[in-house]
Amino acid sequence: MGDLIITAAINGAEVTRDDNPTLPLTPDEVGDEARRCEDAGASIVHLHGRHPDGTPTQDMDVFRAYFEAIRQRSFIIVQFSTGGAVGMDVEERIEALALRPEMATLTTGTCNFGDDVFENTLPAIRLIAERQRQFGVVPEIEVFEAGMLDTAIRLVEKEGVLKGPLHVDFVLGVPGAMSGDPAHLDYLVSRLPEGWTWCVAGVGRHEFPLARKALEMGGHVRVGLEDNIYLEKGVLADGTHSLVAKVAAMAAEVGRTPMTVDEARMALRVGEVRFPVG
Ligand code: KMH
Ligand code: ZN
Repeated sequence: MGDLIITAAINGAEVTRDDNPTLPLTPDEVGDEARRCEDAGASIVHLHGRHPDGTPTQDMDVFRAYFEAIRQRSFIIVQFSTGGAVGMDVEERIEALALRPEMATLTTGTCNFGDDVFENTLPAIRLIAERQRQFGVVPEIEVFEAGMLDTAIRLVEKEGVLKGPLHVDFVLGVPGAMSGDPAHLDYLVSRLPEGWTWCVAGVGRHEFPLARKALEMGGHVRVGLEDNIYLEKGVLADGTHSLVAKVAAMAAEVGRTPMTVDEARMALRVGEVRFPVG
């Protein structure tokens, strides 16, 4: 029985083929990489939409093609991004929720994102949460700043817009937002309500130090080209699967074992098998 969920963030919205030539863009590339990530120990694949030329898109047809390509190869949990790329409007970001993915992200606040702003107003957050509820999609709360955790808690406890216990991803190290200082993780985890689960996504050089800390703290881990393109300093990863394999090896050192996709479904209460419609 495993005790670790590894999420594979295989394509992102910002990383390019120039950054890492192995970036998967087409449905077949995405499907193949999802399979390799499951084989390496991942139980969730986190997806953004990309056109074959790399342009970010949240087009439902792109997500449908990705989903079908993955399902031909793997039963990994498929988590759609609702963040998309900076500057996209909210309706565009969430149109693919109508495909009823098992999981999708929900960022509970606005932050700097490099020189840009990743905007998530309270009305937008409520709209995304409502659309997720309508389509039976399990949210993963993306926390880039400490106040975003407070907002998620308030949306559960005061507004009833979200239903706990929630699964939270602490995304640390985005330039302009909360840094990858490991002390942030201690604080954030200490603020989680009883029963909530969490993982960490360390950006850039923070990926593996934060992964190691999360493994030691009993949390879960996200890695992938979306967050970091290097296997080690100066060595490009040959895909997200190698980053997943590295976390699985680190996990073994501290007595942790990756969950199967079915174990992860149980742990995250993503129990129901859903297939796309429309
Ligand atoms: N691309 C970022 C602006 C998510 O996937 O939900 C937003 C993001 C968060 O990556
Ligand atoms: Zn993302």
